[in-house]
Amino acid sequence: MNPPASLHDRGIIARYREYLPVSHNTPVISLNEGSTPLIHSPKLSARVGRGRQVYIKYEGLNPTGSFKDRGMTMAVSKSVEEGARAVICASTGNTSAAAAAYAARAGLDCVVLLPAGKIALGKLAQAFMYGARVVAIEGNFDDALRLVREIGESTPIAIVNSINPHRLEGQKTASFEVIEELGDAPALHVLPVGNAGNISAYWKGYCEFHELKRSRSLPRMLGIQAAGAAPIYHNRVIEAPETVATAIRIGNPASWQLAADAIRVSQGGIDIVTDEEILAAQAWLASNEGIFVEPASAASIAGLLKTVEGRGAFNLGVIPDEANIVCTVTGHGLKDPDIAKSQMGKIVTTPPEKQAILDLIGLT
Ligand code: AN7
Repeated sequence: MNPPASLHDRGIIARYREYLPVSHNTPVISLNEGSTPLIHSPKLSARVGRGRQVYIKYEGLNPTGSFKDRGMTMAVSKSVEEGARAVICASTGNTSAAAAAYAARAGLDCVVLLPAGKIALGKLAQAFMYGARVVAIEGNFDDALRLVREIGESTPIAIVNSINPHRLEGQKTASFEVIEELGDAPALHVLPVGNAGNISAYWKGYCEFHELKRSRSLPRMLGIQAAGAAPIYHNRVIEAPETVATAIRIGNPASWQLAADAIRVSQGGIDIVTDEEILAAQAWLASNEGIFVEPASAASIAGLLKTVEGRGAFNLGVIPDEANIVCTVTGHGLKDPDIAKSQMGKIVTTPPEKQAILDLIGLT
């Protein structure tokens, strides 16, 4: 017996089929990704001021814990349609987790090339558990992506990195959701930038819905890079990128030009945040709004706070009073338990006695 359609068809292809390059011949490989919460942040709104309202698009609530699932449902579905037997990607972690999960569901083999020693533990665990073949490269993400391109040229393995255009098609649906939730595009959209696919995809989504008159306005796109991995900000390839936010430890982004165009045409900006600012924003968001994100995702919050403090490359004065601002937080905090652990205070143990506990928490 087939499950009822209403329970089954919940992924982004089902929700936005008419705006995606799929046909009735496309097998839909989905884990009910997308439709993530857009959470109002009273505390960030207060910090931004002038009645402007900040919303957080919490992409960590996708099935594998990051926004990559939106692109991967498309890339894997199209790969199956085109007859692929195996998929391959280079990844700083989240793409590999998503590729491995969707490939498992589709019955495809999955190969992931990862920079050795620079993948957050949760993402590595996912790739193994979903059954991918994990290859650690003695090099960084940029080296891994170059090798994937070479392997893709000489073998029938389908590439599911964002150089596969179906990835960005899937990822653009996040903009559709924001517009549907707010009734229009926000005035400003802030998001972290690594390989630069996501900012390009959001911009594509905003432009398409604007064209279709589903929104009245277009947002300014503000991309945030880690200070040690900021090729777009510095306008040059970074040979040895370094940042605590391993997800965006990328020195030569594949979608560089698309992202630069989005930033320029939208009259947005590109800025950098330090590792200290990233970790501070991560802790602030978790302890003030109850939203735990991985370090790369906290870059968007750190970037907004830097902008609010007037230290940023983007002038917040151009955002009108009472306008909406959206920050995308791209991945779940549990992806990177080692970072959380390094931030943790000492765990104090106590005898299992009421008075000992009251003493400890200062309630005697
Ligand atoms: C949590 O998984 O590139 O600018 O290989 O995992 O579209 O690359 C991840 C990127 C932001 C940057 N936040 O997005 C990969 C990978 C998180 C991420 C980004 C990534 P893009």
